[in-house]
Amino acid sequence: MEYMDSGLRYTPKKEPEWEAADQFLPAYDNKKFEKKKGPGKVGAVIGVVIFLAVVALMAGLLVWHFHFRKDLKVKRMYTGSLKITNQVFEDAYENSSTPEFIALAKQVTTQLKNVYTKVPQLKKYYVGSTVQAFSEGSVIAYYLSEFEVPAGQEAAVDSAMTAINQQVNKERSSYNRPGNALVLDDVVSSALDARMLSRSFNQFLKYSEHTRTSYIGKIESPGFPDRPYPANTFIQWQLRADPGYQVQLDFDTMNLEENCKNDFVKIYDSLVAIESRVLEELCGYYSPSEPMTFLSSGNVMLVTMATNEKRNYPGFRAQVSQVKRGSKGTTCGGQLTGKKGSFTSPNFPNYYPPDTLCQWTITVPQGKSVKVTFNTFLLGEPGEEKSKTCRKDYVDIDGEKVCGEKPKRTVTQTSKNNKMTITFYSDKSYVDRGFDAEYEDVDMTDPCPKEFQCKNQRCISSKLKCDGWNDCGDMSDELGCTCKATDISCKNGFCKPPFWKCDGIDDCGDGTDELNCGGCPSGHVTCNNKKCISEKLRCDGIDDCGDGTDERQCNRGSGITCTETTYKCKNGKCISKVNPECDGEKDCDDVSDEAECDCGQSSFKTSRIVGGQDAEEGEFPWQVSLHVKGGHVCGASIIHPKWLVTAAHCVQDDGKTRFSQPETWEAYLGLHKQRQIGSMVQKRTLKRIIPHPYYNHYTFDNDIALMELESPVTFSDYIKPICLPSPQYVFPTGSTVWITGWGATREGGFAASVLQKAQVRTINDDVCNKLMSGQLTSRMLCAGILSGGVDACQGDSGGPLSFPTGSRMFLAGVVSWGDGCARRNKPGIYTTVTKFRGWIEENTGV
Ligand code: 4AZ
Repeated sequence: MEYMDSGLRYTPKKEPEWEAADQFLPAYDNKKFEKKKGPGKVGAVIGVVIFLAVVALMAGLLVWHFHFRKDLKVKRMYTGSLKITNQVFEDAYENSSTPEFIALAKQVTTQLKNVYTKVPQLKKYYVGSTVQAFSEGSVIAYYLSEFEVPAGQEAAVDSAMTAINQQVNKERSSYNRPGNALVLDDVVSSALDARMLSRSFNQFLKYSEHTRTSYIGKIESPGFPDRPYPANTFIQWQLRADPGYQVQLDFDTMNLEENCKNDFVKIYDSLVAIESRVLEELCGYYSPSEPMTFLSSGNVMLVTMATNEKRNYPGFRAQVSQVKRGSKGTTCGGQLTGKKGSFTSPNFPNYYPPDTLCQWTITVPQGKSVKVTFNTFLLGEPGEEKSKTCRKDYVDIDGEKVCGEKPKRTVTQTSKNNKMTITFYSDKSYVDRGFDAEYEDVDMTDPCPKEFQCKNQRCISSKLKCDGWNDCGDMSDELGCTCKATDISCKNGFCKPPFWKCDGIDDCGDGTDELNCGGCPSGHVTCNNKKCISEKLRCDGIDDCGDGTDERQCNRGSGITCTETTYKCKNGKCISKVNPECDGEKDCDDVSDEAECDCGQSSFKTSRIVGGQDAEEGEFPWQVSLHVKGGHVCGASIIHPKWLVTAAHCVQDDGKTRFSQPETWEAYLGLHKQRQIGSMVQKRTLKRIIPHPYYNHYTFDNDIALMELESPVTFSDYIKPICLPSPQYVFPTGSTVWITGWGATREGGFAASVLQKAQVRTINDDVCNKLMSGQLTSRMLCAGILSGGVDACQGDSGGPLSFPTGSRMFLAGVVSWGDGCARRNKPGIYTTVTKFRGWIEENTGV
């Protein structure tokens, strides 16, 4: 068939074409032949050469066709399961060496072959099938089918395999089915994860574990806990529970390599690795405090582990037990009544089982409404993060679907009458930790008793109305206010706390709080004629004030007396221009202000949206993830191919962990998603850690440290240094700055997987010191959103506070500490980098 497919060989010619060719026989024209004797000989030689060349080409093509084209076939493995409805499960089916297993497996493979033979795309490439296991229900067979598919035909075979159930259904209803044939149903099949077909595996291990009520099994990676798991090994654990029970798998340790491409554990709701039945893929390190219990939908589960030759870690250990179907924790839904109550997804706060549908009907007393609020809402599915359609796992609240991961208490709904119906649905693949929700009855006319009802239905304490903070999230609590005498009355109707007056930030939104400040807001020059102009317009050669104030004392090039606020060029001369470095203008005579400016720029255009969200890949190429024992611990910033800046508090010894020692750490540069170490990532060990000698672990003063890499990194689109500001660099109060990191996404919460970014603003030192009860030193700066909700948090420490200016970013701060995370009136505190510029240079030469 391949031959025909090529279309090159089979070209039928019609008779008339051959006739027409008869006209071209010049060799019979003797005259011409004689006249051109010389060229005739040459022509003959050329003819022979051409003939030989054509023969050689044909031979080459034939060899290529029959030999190499054959090699362009790819082995394609499909795993699947099917239900045999006319058989009853026997204990002997659990053991693959029993005659019963062998006989039934033979029947299954014969019938599978028969099915594949009826599908043209499958018939020609089919190699064979093996049955891997059987389980109850009536009998479920788990199989592996092999195909040899010509390169390029994989997709066609994949889709034929996906649709195989239709063929099976056709077979089942056909009249000429033999009487003793197996009746097959519910066939699912998908291509095997390509990583499981690696040729580098030199060890294949397979274990089975049947847990009983009186027996709790244990599975662990080979060598655990004494040795790292072996390299290049593929392991499967087939787990079973008794009929009527579900398998419960409970990890107490999970410590694998970060990169799932190298080593991973995959859990399936099946006995073979069917991709449409994956519950979760795990790699990297999970804190023992994270809930890590999985439930199967039936009475089987499969755990697979694959490792490669790269670094091997301690591995995992898990308990295998069974829970009765229908027992507490496995069920959900029901009738809920009363004035208030709560309900959760099954197995909460652990992973809910797949293939679950449940419904709660909440009824509160007549005349009242049901108000439901979800404290936790975690229904994430890989690849569905941006999907709005909720086509996989979801919660339906009175007809409105919600899915994905939502911040605490942000999903809330009030019913129109005294009834509410909530449905929870999980599909057959990928599970998450689910939700816990509470409900209460509220007055239909007053759904927020003794509280303020926001426009978006949220209820907030009445005390929070008109306090200057956007507590509702939609500003509705700050509209139509009568301000207290001490408050700032903004012209647009908002009331703002008094300490925001004249802090250089337009908090009102209409500038009212920055009027009549007896000078210009920070970031502005006060001209002698009282006009305010932007600091950026100073010394730009244009008289923006109109009275020349902004162009005085510029002394570009010639040098002025050096003071604390002047910029010192490399040649020792000082200039008065604010922030002259890397601004694209040559301000120093020796142009040293524009030297070493290959920093602070990302290679990609990015969206700039306020609020915590995933960063784009390569958006903050100076961001580093510092790992200890395979897990992210702190952030850092690249300032040079060999040097990182981080926080001193990250490198203090703590009990058994020697955080102060270079060998404790691994630095990941160019990383975007934890546990996904792509080709852009460069990993480095450390040569030296230099904490600031005056770091004070009580006050967090001087919270800065340097890390020297064992070997330099190569800069790329994903790995670049951030610009270091000079000691005089001015970051005006109120500037918008970026915070980035993989830290906790809420106070006390889990670390982020994808690098997070958020915009905050720098805050006036005096205001901040008051808010932080006088704990600020002159080496700290504050940034945040004082209404709360946006902040750095645990795990972000050591990372950058990036100040954007022009087309590049400067390292304004190092994430240091805070009073909790994202609390209102509690900004994040950062180490002021300008104060340590000299110390950085002394120690690194950068
Ligand atoms: C920390 O523990 C941490 N909200 C970092 C920053 C902040 C709080 C805590 C600021 O690493």
